[in-house]
Amino acid sequence: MTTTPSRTRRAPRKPLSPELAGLIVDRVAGRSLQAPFYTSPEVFDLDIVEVFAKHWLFAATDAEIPEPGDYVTLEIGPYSVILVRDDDERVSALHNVCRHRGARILNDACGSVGNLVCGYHHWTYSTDGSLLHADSQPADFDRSPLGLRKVAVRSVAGLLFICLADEPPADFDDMATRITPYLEPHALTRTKVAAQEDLIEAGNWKLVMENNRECYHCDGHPELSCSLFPTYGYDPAQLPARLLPAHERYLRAEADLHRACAEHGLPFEEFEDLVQPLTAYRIQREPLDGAGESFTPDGSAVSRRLLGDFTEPKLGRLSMHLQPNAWFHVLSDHAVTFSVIPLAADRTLVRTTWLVHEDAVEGQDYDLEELKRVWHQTNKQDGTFVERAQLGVSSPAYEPGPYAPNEYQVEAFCSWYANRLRAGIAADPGVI
Ligand code: 3BY
Ligand code: FES
Repeated sequence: MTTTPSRTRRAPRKPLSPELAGLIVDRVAGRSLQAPFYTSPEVFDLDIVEVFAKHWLFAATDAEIPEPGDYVTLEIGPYSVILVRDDDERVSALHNVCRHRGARILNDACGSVGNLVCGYHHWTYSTDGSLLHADSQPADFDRSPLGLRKVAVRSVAGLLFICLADEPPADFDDMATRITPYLEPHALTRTKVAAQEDLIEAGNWKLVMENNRECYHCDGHPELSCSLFPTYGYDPAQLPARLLPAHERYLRAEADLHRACAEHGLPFEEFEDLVQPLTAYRIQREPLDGAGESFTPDGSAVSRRLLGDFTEPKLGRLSMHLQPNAWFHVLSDHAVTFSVIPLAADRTLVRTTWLVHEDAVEGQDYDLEELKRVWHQTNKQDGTFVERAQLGVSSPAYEPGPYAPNEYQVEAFCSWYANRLRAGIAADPGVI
C-alpha cells in the first residue's frame, strides 16, 4: 500500500479583478482605505490568503490549556486549528481535519480530551497528532504518515502564536527575543483565565484594528480614560492646549515609572517597527493615570494577588501591538489579551481574555466584574464605533479621509497591510 506524503495546500484561489489589484498597488498613504477593502467578499478572501494564512497570529494563552489534553480550536477563514497540550506538556497546533476522509474532529471551541477521536469512523490520534488507531484496516496498514497535519506554533512567555504557512516568517524569532524580557516578569505561565469574552463586531477586521491603533476617539471611552492618558499617540510638540495638563501628569508619572523599572529591573523602552517586517510589532511600558496601577476608576490595582513575584503594584501598563491581529495590556495585577478574527467582510470576532495570578481567588483577591469592567465597556463602545464606520464606508458617498498625526499607528497598520497584499500580487500576479 502506498500513501502520499501530506503537503500544505493553499486556501482556494480565484482571479483578482484588475480594479481591485489597481486599488492595492495604488493605495494612497495617509488616508483610510478604499471602500472595497472594508466591504468586498473578494478582499475578505484575499485577506485570509495573504495575511492570515501567511503570518504569525496570536492564537491563545498557555493559561487557556493548562493541563495535558486541554485544547482550544480556532477558526480562521476555511481553516480550523486545534491547539492542544500533549502528555509532555508541549503545545501542538494541528489542522482539525481528519486524515481519513477529512471530517472535522473537534467541534467545540475548547475542552479536554485523552486522545483526538474523529466522530465519523473513529480514527484516533494522540495529542501530538500521530495516528494511534484506525479500525478495520489491512494488516500492513501504515499509520505513520497519517498523523494530523501540523501547524507551526510557538509559545513566548505564556502567549501562543501559530502560523498556517509552510514556511513561517523567520523574523518571529527577533520579536520573540525582544518581547520576552518585557513579558517574563509578569509570569503569564503562572496565570489563570479569570474571564474570556467574545464580541462579534459588525465591521471589517481592519476597521477593528484601525480603531485599536489610535486614541483620537478615546473620549468615547469614559471608563478607560480614568487610567489611560489621553495623550496617547500624540507627538508632544503637537499637543492641543487642552491636553497640556494631562501631558504634565504623564511626564511626572513616566519619571516615577522609569525609577520603579530601574529598581525592579524591568525594561520599559519603546520599540516600534510596525510597517516593514513580516512580523511587525511595538512594545513599551507606559505609565497609567491616577494611582498608576491598573484599569480602574482611580487607577488602583484590581487584584490584590499581583502577577509573578511583583510586590510593587505601580508598574503602569506593558503595551504590545502585533500586526495583523492582536494587542495586549500587561499590568502588575492582571493581563488582558485581545485577538481579532475575521468572520466575513463585515463581521469580526474580538476575543478578550483576562488573566490573573493562578493563586488569585475570585471574590477574595479580585472582584470579577471590577476586573472586566473597563475593557468590557470599552469593547462595547469600540464595537459601536466600528459598526458606524462599516455603515459609512459602505455608502457610495464614502471617500478615504486623511489620518491625523496622532493616528500614525493606523497608517502604519494600513501600510503594513497594503505591503502584504502587494507582495502577494507580485509573487502571484493575477490571482489571489
Ligand atoms: O490598545 C492600545 O494600546 C491602544 C491604546 C489606546 C487605544 N488603544 C486602546
Ligand atoms: Fe475521520 Fe473517517 S473521516 S475517521
